[in-house]
Amino acid sequence: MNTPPIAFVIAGSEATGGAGIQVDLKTFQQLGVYGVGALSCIVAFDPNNSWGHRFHPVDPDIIAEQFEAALATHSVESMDTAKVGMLGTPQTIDTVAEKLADRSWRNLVVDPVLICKGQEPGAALDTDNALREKILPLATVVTPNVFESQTLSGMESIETVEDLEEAAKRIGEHVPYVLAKGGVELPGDDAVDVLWDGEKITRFSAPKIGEQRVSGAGCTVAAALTAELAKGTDIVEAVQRAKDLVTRGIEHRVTANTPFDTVWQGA
Ligand code: PXL
Repeated sequence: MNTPPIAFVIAGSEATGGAGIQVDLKTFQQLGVYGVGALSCIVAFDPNNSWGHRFHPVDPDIIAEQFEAALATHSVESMDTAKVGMLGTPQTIDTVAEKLADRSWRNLVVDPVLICKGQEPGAALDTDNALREKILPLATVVTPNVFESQTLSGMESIETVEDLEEAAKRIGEHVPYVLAKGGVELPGDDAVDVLWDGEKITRFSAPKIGEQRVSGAGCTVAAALTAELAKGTDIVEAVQRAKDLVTRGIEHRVTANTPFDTVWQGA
């Protein structure tokens, strides 16, 4: 018998390698976790149009088939941890919510990727609402960035770490653990992320590495957290390891022709 820790991810493909399921599976591997994955959508940036998102949903029947294959292959005992990345449309969210309910997940990490730049604002609003109503109630951990924290908490603005903590608490009325990520978005010398566990806040801080956002940092943090939880690491230690890993990955980031550098999952 050879059963390493296993984690399942449902996420989009981002062909350049800087985000989405490409990042999730690389991060799982980096942490010694066997990755199992289903595609929710395909994003192909357009190099001839400012790298704009070209977004293609995967047919709901094909999403359902992928769940069927993955869940039949790995038992509940060996695969009880999953990550949800970008879903993209209300129909996809309906299917994923339904299929996730086929298994009882010990850890379900939801990275609430809200808007894809290629989408119409109206469509994105539908998607936000569907994610909030159908996916968040299933989550054990949610990992919003500043923008997502503001949207999910309904706060007017988030300008300080204290605001971010307030947002985490508000989102935490619906989810057991909230990891709200300040990253380089908030002022100060440090990138501060906060974990709300329903009772208290724990702060995770590391010196900022430049002021530029790096593509794939959010996916990497959520995937690393998922991998650590799959291994049985407790949540505070899992967040710390995820933060350390993304910090190293940003220090050793990969430069490319795209506007943003990306995280290196080999650092
Ligand atoms: O980083 C957010 C993200 C997640 N998943 C996919 C993406 C993106 C951003 O481009 O394309 C598939």
